[in-house]
Amino acid sequence: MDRTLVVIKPDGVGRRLVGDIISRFERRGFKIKAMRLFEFDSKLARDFYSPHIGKPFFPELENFITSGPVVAAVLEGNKAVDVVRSMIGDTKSFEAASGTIRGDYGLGYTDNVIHASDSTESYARESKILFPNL
Ligand code: FUP
Repeated sequence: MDRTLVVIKPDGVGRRLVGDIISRFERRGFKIKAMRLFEFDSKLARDFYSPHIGKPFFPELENFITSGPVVAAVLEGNKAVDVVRSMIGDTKSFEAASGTIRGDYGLGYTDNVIHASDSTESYARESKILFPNL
């Protein structure tokens, strides 16, 4: 069965959206294989977002992802990567379609509520960092 990883970002946790967001994935049919609440420090942020190090927006991204607790989960279900990406919507929340998570809960770009792996390769890399024992 296919798996993917999601991270409900500090804005999502801070706005008490964890239950609503996880509910959406459960209702769609995904099974939660692992879940944890934690805070990114700078070292973990640099590891997790390593493909973005050096880009102009990286300092803002690092600052944001380390700003408060996050909830990460591994979800299992058919075509998990693609289905979950379609459920979260476009990166810029203000362009994300209504009915998607970003489109229903926000207007930000850096603060866009949730992360989800964008490929099976990204899932493998990211889940090894956040769930090394899975
Ligand atoms: P996504 O895969 O949709 O999370 O988006 P990207 O991998 O392109 O970007 C990672 C995160 O960096 C996004 F959640 C938003 C943030 N970002 C910015 O804040 N500014 C930018 O110019 C690009 C991305």
